[in-house]
Amino acid sequence: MKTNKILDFRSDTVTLPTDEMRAAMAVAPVGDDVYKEDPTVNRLQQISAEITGMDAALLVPSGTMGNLASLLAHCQRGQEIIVGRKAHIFLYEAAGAAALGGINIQTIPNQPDGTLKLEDIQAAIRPKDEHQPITRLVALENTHNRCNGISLSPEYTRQVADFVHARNLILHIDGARIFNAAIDLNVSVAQLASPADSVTFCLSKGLSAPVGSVICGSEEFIYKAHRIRKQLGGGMRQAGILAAAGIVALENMVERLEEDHRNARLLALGLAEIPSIAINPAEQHTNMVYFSLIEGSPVSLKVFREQLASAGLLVSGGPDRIRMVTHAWVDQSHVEQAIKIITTLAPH
Ligand code: TLP
Repeated sequence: MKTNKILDFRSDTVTLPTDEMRAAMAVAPVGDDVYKEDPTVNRLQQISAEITGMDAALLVPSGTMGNLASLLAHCQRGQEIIVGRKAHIFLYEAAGAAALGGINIQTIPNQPDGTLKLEDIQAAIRPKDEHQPITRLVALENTHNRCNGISLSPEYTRQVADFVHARNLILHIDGARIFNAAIDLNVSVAQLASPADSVTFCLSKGLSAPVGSVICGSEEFIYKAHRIRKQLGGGMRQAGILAAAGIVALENMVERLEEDHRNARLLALGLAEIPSIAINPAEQHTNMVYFSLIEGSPVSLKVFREQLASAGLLVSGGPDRIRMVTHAWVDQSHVEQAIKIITTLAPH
């Protein structure tokens, strides 16, 4: 089904459901999931809990809702979470935790490898003082999107979990792409997720399901999150139609992420050959490739992006960087075509 004429490297969110997903969706047994009676949703949740090494799981419509419901389940109004300055929760979730939960967000630097330094976490924890917010939770992101898609190791995650728990705080992981991390590091998702109190992962990014994310944690946490999902309007009734695709995603689409990582590597190496492109291939990780134009370039990144789009190559990014993400709907030949287009259009 790889028939796209446009080369779409904007994100792995653009992946379309596979034929096998569509077939599974068509025959999925369903029920009312708000009553917890959808057998396919229940199965997806059970598989998800097992994979992450957690007790329970809950299907939610999106990664954003997964993080938000998790934060709302863990935190009270007036409490504070500590996240990296480049965290998706801080940058791209429309301040949902603040707007809907009265939760203060304190940021600390992300190291280039996506980690948060323990001493920075320590310094950010509030003293017991009625003038200040109450520190409640620390969130990590794995893989780390804005840190070039880098994976956080199980050892680091365990270290942060121990550190956080010793201070009576909670650890949440935004694991939108935790399957990419597991494949990258050749470890299980449970090794990456289970040290935390909760994790969100996405079915509709590299894993190609049409819709859906899952949050996992203790029975008590999921009980609270279920109610919050309802409050947020995320109770989806016969969601087994979506869960069926999610199950195919978990069963068939994980191992192939390796191919996306290989293609991203090829792409980064190809771009490094182009004199006017600024990229350090050592900074390419998993399925993300970030690059820029060298200093003094006659065109802005915005204009360059538009030129690429006119030539049929879609990329994403902000004013300072272009991002290209490899996924199941781009193969090696698409990567080669993309390199050709960029080589032709890059300023000479
Ligand atoms: N990220 C999207 C954009 O929002 C930037 C993308 O194209 O990468 N956590 C992380 C680390 C994410 O990268 C994303 C999506 C989410 C959460 C939110 O997932 P959705 O889009 O399902 O709400």
